[in-house]
Amino acid sequence: MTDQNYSADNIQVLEGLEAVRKRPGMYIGSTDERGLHHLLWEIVDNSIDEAMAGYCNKITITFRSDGGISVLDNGRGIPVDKHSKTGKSALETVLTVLHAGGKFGGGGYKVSGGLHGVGSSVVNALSTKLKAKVFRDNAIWEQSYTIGKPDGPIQKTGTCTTTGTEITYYPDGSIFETLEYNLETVYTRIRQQAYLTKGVELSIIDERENHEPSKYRFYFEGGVSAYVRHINEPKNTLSEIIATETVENDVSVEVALQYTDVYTNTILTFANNIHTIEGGTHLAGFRMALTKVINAYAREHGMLKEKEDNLTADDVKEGITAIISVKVPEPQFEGQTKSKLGNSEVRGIVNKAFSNEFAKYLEENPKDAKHIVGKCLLAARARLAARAARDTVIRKGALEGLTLPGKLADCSSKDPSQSELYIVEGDSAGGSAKQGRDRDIQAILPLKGKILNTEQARLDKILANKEVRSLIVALGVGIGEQFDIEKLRYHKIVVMTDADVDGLHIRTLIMTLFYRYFKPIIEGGYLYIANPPLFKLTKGKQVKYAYSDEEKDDIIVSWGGSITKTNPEDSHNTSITDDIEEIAKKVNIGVQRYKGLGEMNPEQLWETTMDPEKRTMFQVTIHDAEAADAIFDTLMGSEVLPRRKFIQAHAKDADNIDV
Ligand code: 0RA
Repeated sequence: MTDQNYSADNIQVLEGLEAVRKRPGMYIGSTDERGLHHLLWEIVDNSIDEAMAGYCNKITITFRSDGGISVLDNGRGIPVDKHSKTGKSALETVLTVLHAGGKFGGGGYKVSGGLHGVGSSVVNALSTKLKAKVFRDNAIWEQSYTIGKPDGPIQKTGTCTTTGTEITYYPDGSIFETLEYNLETVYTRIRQQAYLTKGVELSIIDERENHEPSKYRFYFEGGVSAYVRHINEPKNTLSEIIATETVENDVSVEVALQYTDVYTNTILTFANNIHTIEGGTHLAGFRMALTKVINAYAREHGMLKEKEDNLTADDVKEGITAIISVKVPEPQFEGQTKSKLGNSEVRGIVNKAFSNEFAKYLEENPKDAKHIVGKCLLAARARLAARAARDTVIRKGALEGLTLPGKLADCSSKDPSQSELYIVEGDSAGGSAKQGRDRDIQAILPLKGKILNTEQARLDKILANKEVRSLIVALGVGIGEQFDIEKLRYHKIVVMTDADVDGLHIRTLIMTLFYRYFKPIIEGGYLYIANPPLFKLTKGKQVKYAYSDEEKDDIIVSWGGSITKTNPEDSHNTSITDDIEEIAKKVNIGVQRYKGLGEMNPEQLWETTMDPEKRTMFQVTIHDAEAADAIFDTLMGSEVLPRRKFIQAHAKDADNIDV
């Protein structure tokens, strides 16, 4: 190695750092909450790679009180000896050279889809401080960095008997719009990774100030089967979990599948632990196998008559929950978002592995097989019936000539860009909204919440429902082939429901309806969710509204005089306690929790929720609507119990430890 080489390398590093800091979005997608979380996924992915290679079974993420985030693993430890050519250790290379992640070999499966695998150096460049600690060769090695540059050479700071790596980084507040990690987001992702790397224990420790101290541990011996069990927990199942695990030509395949009685399907596919949202060859192989095996079984056992058509891929996937996880040495990611697996050899490998296992299962479990095939036959019949029903609703002119529904209190403006339609749950809230609104620009359509509960999950039935058809007519856009976004009568469509179970229910239905039949309305940014207050606070003649628990607490504190929000370490002051409402009572603050919109009079509804000058609303994104669509069947299913369970589980901030 010459000094010249070394300095050339360094110049490259500095240029790399600068590029990342100048255009962080290019490397991590964005600098909002998503981008902030991306830093963590980058670091954790490296430890998971080490686990996938078989060298690590414990990963701990700690949110520290000083704002740092640590990721500790018990892998081999990143090598710390100097590379003869670059004069840098592997550790320093990984942390300073763009795209150096995983490039220095170590076996296992590379991760390189979409924005994944941009490397730890990107995290380093976007952190004010980063500390690396390596446990290796009975020694502890440490090196720290400031905005991506080493503070000095690596140092031996102690001895140890274990191996592993710990990276602690401090995201740069001048780059990110927020530095607040969302635990729920972290749990979801880490839980998923835990299912996909079975036998690895992933823990999340929260030591941040102003947070309840917490520790969550995710460990699933059952891998993808446990994942299917988790997803199907609120559902009625029709079979056991059918699982396959094979390795062929260095491609590892794990599939778990279970049939349920719902009408949709949940099929999640992964390649090298990356969620392949656009599917790819692994999904294609699975679908081929599923369709082929069920048709063969149904024919052989006389459940499908000679003159009957084969079941389609859509028929056989109704009601299934499946996880398909493959690990490929050289993955090719394609598609719009680089989240579609392209490796063609994977199709055949998955097809063969799953076909064998699934055919065997059907032969050995004739009772389950009968349920499964029966469900598929029903789906085929429903498909034909639904098409006929939809054709009737969507038939040319079926909605034409229908006058605006009587329940609609239209606005006087005929200019869509000025007009708003409030879809309001229930007649009583509808009445208040009609009185409170700005008649010039705001139209009100009350919808009964009740209608929805009686319906089954099939949307074609809901489409035929009178109330829903009123909504479609009010929108003016038509449906199906007739759909014309140019005819939309309102450019703000606001869903205003109660903050309770039924309210969530109706909101989900409306979002699903728009998602499936009026997607351009969502894409155009025309759909909104109203944000009514949760509390009314009074002190003397003063009235204030709070839209969240925190806001309520803040108002009480601001009215409480001597009660001040302070640093809890400062013992001279009173800190906020859980008994905030007790405090409120003592200082004569009235706290009223709104259970429904109906509890507000027209003026209050206007002032808090509808006045364009003061209100806040949430614009529905395709992402939100997609999520609503996914939970639609759980919510609309015929059974009340799992539905309640689902809503309750999601109403809370976090669910429980999963072991
Ligand atoms: C390649 C080689 C070796 C270790 C690693 C990668 C490694 C990287 C990371 C990133 C986070 N945690 C990690 N743990 C290990 C060492 C190979 C050897 O010791 O022979």
